Amino acid sequence: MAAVFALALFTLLSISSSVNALSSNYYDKTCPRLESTVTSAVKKAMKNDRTVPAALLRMHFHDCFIRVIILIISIPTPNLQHTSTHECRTSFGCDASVLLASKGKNQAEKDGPPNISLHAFYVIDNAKKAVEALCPGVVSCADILALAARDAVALSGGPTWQVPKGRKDGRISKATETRQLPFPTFNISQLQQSFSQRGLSLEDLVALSGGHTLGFAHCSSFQNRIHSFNTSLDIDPSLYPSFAASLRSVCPAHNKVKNAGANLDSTNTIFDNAYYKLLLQKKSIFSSDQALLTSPTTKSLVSKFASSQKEFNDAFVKSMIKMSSITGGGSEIRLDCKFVR
Ligand code: HEM
Ligand SMILES: *[C@@H]1O[C@H](CO)[C@@H](O)[C@H](O)[C@H]1NC(C)=O
Ligand SMILES: *[C@@H]1O[C@H](CO)[C@@H](O)[C@H](O)[C@H]1NC(C)=O
Ligand SMILES: CC(=O)N[C@H]1CO[C@H](CO)[C@@H](O)[C@@H]1O
Repeated sequence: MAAVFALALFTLLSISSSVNALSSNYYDKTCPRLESTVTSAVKKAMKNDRTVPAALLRMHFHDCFIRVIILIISIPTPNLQHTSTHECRTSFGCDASVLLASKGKNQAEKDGPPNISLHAFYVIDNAKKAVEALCPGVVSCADILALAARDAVALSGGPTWQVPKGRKDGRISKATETRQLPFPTFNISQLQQSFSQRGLSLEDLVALSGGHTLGFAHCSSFQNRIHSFNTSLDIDPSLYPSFAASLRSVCPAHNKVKNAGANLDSTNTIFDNAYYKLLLQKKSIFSSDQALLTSPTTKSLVSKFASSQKEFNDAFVKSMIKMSSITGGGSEIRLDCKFVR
C-alpha cells in the first residue's frame, strides 16, 4: 500500500513539475511576429474554403479534451477506521496530440472514431512552416492551434482575445482516446461530468456549446433523434416537427449519400448567437445541444445568450481561455506538427 502510494505521488510530482504557467506575452522576445503569421495562414485558407474556421475551432476543442489523467489515491487514516480518498487530476490537455499522424501500428487520435470529420490540418501545417521560417524550434504546435482557433472565431465575426501561450507539445496520440470526448447523445448529467472532469463548469458548458454556431454535422451524429428515437417514438419529440422533417429528408433511414448532413445553425459561417435562439425554438442538431434546456441553470444561460450577443461573446472568451489552458503533459516543441521529435 505504502509503495503504491509512493509511486502514485512520484508520478504526480513528475507530472506537475512539467506544468508550466501560460502567459500572453510568452513569445514577445523569441517570436514577435508569431501572431500575425498564424493569422495570415488562417485568412489565406479561409479565402478558398469557408469551412476552415469551424474545423479549426473543433480541432482545438478535441485537442484540449483528450488525454485527461485522473489519479485516485486512497490513504488509510491513522486509526485505520476508514480511508480518505484524494482525487488528483492531471490533464494532458491542449498538447497538439490531435495533430499527430498515425505511425506504424499506433493509430493516432486523428484516425479514431468521432474523427474523420476533423479536417483542415493543412492550415496548421502551413502556419507552422511559416513560423519555423521566422523562429525555428521555438513555438509549439499546441500554441499555433490555440491561436488559429482564436483567429477562426474572430475572422468569422466573433470576439477576439489574448491567447495565453507557452504550451508544450505531447508525444502520445491514441485513436482509442477519442472515446474520452463527449458524445452528441449525452444528457445533461453526462455533459456536466465530462466538463467537470476537466475543471469546467456548467457555464463553460453552455458558453462553449455555442461553438456550434459554426460548421456542419454528418447524419450519423444526429441519427438518434430522427430515426428509432426510442421504442415508442420514431422522432425526438423535443425537435420542432417541421425541422425534424427537414433533417429526415436530408438523412433518410438508410442514407446512401456520402457526407450528407446539416448545418449546425442557420448562419454557420458567422460566429453569432443564432445557435441559442434556434435551440429555444427546438431547432438544435444534437441531443447534447437540446440537453442544455433540461436543467434550470443551463436553460437560463441559454436564454441569456440568446438574448444578448455581448453576454455570449464575453462568456465564450472566458471559457475558451479556461479550456485552452488545460495543459500539463507536453514536453517538447515539435518541428513538424505531424511527428514527435
Ligand atoms: C458539449 C459537448 C460537445 C459535443 C457532444 C459535440 C459534438 C459534436 C459533433 C458530433 C459534431 C459533428 C461531427 C460531424 O458529424 O462531422 C460537432 C461539430 C462541431 N463542434 Fe462540437 N461538440 C461539443 C462541444 C463543442 C465545443 C466545446 C466546441 C468549440 C468551442 C465545438 C465546436 C464544434 C464545431 C465548430 C463543429 C463543426 C465542425 C465542422 O464543421 O468542421 N463543439 N460537435
Ligand atoms: C443520463 O444518462 C445516464 C446514463 O445512461 C443515466 O444514468 C442518467 O440517469 C441520465 N441522467 C439524466 C438527467 O437523464
Ligand atoms: C420515448 O421518449 C419520450 C419522450 O422523451 C418519453 O416520454 C417516452 O416515455 C419514451 N418511451 C419509451 C418507451 O422509452
Ligand atoms: C462521424 C463519422 O464520420 N464517424 C466515422 C469515424 O470513423 C469510423 C472508423 O473509421 C467510421 O466507422 C465512422 O463512421
